[in-house]
Amino acid sequence: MTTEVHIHSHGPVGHISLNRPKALHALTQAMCEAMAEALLAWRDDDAITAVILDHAPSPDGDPKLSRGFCAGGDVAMVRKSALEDDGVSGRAFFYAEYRLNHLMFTYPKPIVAFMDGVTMGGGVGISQPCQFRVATENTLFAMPEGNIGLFPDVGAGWYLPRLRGAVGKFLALTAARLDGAECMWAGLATHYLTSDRLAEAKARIIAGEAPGGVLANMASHAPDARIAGNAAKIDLLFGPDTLEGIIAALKADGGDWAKKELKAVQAKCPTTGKVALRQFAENANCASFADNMRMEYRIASRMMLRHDFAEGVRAVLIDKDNDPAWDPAKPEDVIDALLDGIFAEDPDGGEWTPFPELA
Ligand code: QUE
Repeated sequence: MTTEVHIHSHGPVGHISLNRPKALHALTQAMCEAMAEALLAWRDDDAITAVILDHAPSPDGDPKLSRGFCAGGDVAMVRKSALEDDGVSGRAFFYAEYRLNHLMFTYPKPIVAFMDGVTMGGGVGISQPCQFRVATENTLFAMPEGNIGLFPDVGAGWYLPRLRGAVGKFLALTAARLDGAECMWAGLATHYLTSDRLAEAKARIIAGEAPGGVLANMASHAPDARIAGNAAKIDLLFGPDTLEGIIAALKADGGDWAKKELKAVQAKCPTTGKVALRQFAENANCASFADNMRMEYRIASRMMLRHDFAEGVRAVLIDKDNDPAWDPAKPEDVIDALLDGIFAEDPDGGEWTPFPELA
């Protein structure tokens, strides 16, 4: 049993608290497996009517260690796996994480995710499938995989193309950070509560009140969303279907906002950007979330072995120089044949499948 996640039930409510404060509660394989085991048991337990998902408060009260809801996945381990065991343990991590994402997406009982802090990558994967997604003044949401040469996974290939306008492409290609109000605007959160009200909200849910009623009753009106003022530009400039087209549109605009976003897009891994755009197009052919996760697992099993991922994790998390050398370095050099290989069927270790009881 891992101590990286706390699992309890209180009367009618299951409670999962992420507890890896030094890594901003980034998910390990053990955490994913423990969460899935609990959720599978509660799924068939008539005494459990709802689940709460949050992060544990830091033991010493250090606010710096309380910043996270969940910063992502254990990418340092995956990088090590790519360099040392041909990616066997890295693939096992993604397999387990995506099974958890799918279990949550198909969960028959309400899950309430408290996104009270950094909610990135893997944290997006365990919050977006929840029926109730609570944002606060501490919420910091992003899909930043372009910084590390990975790709928007954990179901992002399903969620992002369903956001209004070109917002999903904008998030994937710029790694833009949204605050809680912006998550409400985008539909990434369902309720906005100030963090001082979370303890009472959880207590009322644990006491047996219906989560939807508690959250509606305790929610505040979210502040104005800054992103709303840029929505027209996002839809116009991130409207093109290709990375080259989006970059050309940003260049042609020439305004301050476009210049800033152009810089963000150009700093990201170009293969990540092109993979994301192909994912969003391919998602239209996915009849189910499971189909999407099968596709993401194929992509993950290839992307984790590429130079860009080892290099991106090095630049962001190991050496922290934030100066990765991408290869290919230019969007036009990310050719279709490269993408075809990344999306091809039958990866090493076989195809992803959901939990057998959910298939
Ligand atoms: C982009 C990412 C991730 C990131 C930073 C990026 C990511 C991720 C982490 C992360 C952060 C702290 C940890 C940890 C992982 O950072 O996916 O284990 O302690 O997991 O710019 O995609």
